[in-house]
Amino acid sequence: MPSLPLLYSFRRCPYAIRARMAIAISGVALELLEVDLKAKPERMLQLSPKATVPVLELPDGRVLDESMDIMLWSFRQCDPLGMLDDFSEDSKALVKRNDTEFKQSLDRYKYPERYPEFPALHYRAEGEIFLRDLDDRLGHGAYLFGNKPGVADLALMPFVRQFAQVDRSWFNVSPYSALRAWLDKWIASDLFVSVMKKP
Ligand SMILES: N[C@@H](CCC(=O)N[C@@H](CS)C(=O)NCC(=O)O)C(=O)O
Repeated sequence: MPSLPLLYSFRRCPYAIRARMAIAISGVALELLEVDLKAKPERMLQLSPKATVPVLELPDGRVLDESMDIMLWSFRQCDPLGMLDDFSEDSKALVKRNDTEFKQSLDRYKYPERYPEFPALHYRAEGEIFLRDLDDRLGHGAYLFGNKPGVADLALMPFVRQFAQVDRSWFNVSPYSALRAWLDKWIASDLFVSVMKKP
């Protein structure tokens, strides 16, 4: 068992990015292991046979293999920005929608050749339903739930970024100006830049 918590991660994975952002905010010391998704470490597969990243192995033997659990664990260790103060049912529901409905549209929009039933623009339009809701929220405050960053902002940002990156020139002229400002602020943040450093 490791003497420090050990995070099995993959730099570009949006689930791993949200976990690394939470860990960075909490300031918890841990070791990071960059995983080759085509050759996952045997130890990681033993700890978590579902074989997805991120996986957190704790010194007491516990294993967390869901990104949201890793985020919540981090903030329970130390929560200097009060991220857990207002992690409401609404916030949880938005993360759930991101991880199900929006993630599905994102995958299909990104890899339309794998889903030939419809053209890419069909999947983009599906994803835009979620983007529009986020943009509406951000019309009322700088963050998804008011004027303070919360768990939902961190949890959703890597996925919205991936969606925007599929065709950035479209996103740049899309009607979602509040969402664009929110995303660009996160992308430029020291927090995001620090967790995206090449290992
Ligand atoms: N529900 C999981 C999903 C994690 C996930 O699907 N991660 C992807 C990478 S972004 C993965 O490891 N996929 C398996 C693979 O690519 O082999 C979580 O929130 O941690």
